[in-house]
Formats: sequence, structure tokens, C-alpha cells
Amino acid sequence: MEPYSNVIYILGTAGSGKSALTMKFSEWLYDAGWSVIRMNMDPGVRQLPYTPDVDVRDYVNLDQIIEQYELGPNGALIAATDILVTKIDDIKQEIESFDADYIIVDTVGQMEVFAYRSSGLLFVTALSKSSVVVHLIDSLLAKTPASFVSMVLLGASLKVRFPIPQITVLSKTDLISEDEIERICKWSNPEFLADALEIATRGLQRELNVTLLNALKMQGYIGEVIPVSSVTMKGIDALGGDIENIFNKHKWDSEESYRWESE
Ligand SMILES: Nc1nc2c(ncn2[C@@H]2O[C@H](COP(=O)(O)OP(=O)(O)OP(=O)(O)O)[C@@H](O)[C@H]2O)c(=O)[nH]1
Ligand SMILES: [Mg+2]
Repeated sequence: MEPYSNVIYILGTAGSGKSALTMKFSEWLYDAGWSVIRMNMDPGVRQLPYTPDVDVRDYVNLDQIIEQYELGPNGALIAATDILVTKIDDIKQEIESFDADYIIVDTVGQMEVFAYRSSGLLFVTALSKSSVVVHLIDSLLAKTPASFVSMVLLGASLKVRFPIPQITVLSKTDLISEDEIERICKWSNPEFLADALEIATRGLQRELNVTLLNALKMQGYIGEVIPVSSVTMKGIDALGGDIENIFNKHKWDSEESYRWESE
């Protein structure tokens, strides 16, 4: 059987802490005795808090694309990611040359470029069969029950797209109080979330939220949320434990995990 590296895709809204977590979690894995590499998937990033081992900026030049195709920054980002797809084999070869146990992929700031275009899916398919999505919910964007529901919906839309296991992280928790962390984490229990929506929303907004919550609950889209801070390192052990469990548990050689509708 072909040996697979374990790939961890870090996804989340702009500024949710993807790059900071990539750095801190790679250190955690390294300290735990694993070999790990960090891959930057953002062609437009100027500065990173870590030195990437594999960097898509070595394969595409965003400024050149902007000039050559007369595109704005987002159009250029989409074009750059499409160009990267044509270079997947080279990128894969570079990744494999490290022979690492884990690859952490720090995805592009504009989440939709990776999450909702076919290029992201093509990368997930090509790089390894053994992979997991870590979806970051920014603490500052999840403080009310309704905003928490919209973040869970975002996570559900990732699950719909990527047929691989997913872990939900509440990021940047050092920026909110312990009470707020506890309250938000409790909302991962649909009963508590329903109660909170009852108090905090009314009218049509409540109706829509409760309907969505019921659908999310029925499909199992609401689950544990791990509170993490890349500043204090809170929750990094718990995240590491969950990720190791997922990679131990799944039968990655099964073709079953890669069934999706062709695009
Ligand atoms: N207080 C605090 N700040 C954080 C944490 N993680 C990231 N930040 C800060 O939040 C900002 C954005 O962090 P990044 O790690 O660059 O976030 P990102 O999701 O990679 O951002 P984009 O790639 O631009 O979407 C930076 O100023 C970080 O220093 C955290 O756990 N706690
Ligand atoms: Mg980033």
C-alpha cells in the first residue's frame, strides 16, 4: 500500500488565525516527535509568521498575473489558484521529497478561493488520501447565537464540499472572556443553542435560525468545538489529540472516502 502523509488543511474566514495556528500547531507536532512541513497556499500573502517549506509563491507570481491579465486582486487570486492546479504534480513531488509525517496547509486568506472553487477540491484530492479539515471559527465572529449559527453553516458548507473529516476550532479565544468561551462552546449542543436563540432572536430571524439549527442538528453538522489560542497555546493539546485520533481511526486506503460528484 502506498504510504500517505497526513495532510491538515487549515480553513477559516479572513484573519481567523490560520497562519498563526499553522505555526503553533506545527511546533506542537514537532515537539510530539513527528516530522512536519508547512505549506503556504496563499499566492498573495506578503508576510507569514513562519517560514514555509513549500510555498505556492514559488510557482505563481500574483503581481505578474495582475499585470499580464489586467485583473484586480481577487480575480488574480482566482487565476493564480487555477494556474496552480496545472502545477499540482510538481507541488506534490516537492511535498513528497520531504517524506514528512504531517503536512499543514495554510490556505488562502479569502476562504472562498480554496473552499468553493474546484481548484481547492482538486488539491485535496491530489495531495493525499489521508487528510482532515480544521475549520477555524473566529471567537470575535461567534459571540451571539445567530452569528454562531452562521459560522456553523459555513463549516457545514465545507463538509458538503470536502468529503474528509472535519474538526471545528474556536480560534483566538484569548481575546474573549472565559465565560464567553464557555457559553459559545455550550452552543455546540443544539439544545443549548436553541435556548439561546429563543432569548436572543425574534420574529422571522428566530424562525429561520431555528429551522437551520434543526437541519444542522439532523444531519450531525453541529458538534464539538475546541477552544484554541495561538497566543496562550490553550487548546492546542486537545486539537493535537483529536487530529491524531482521526488519523489513527480512519481507513485511508478506502476509495470510499473520495466519493463526490464530478464538477
Ligand atoms: N490574540 C490573538 N491574536 C491572534 C491569534 N491568532 C492570530 N492572531 C492575530 O490575528 C491576526 C490574523 O492572524 P493570521 O494568523 O494572519 O490569520 P489568517 O487567518 O492567516 O489571516 P489571512 O490569511 O489574512 O486570512 C494577526 O494579527 C495575528 O497576530 C490568537 O490566537 N490570539
Ligand atoms: Mg494567513
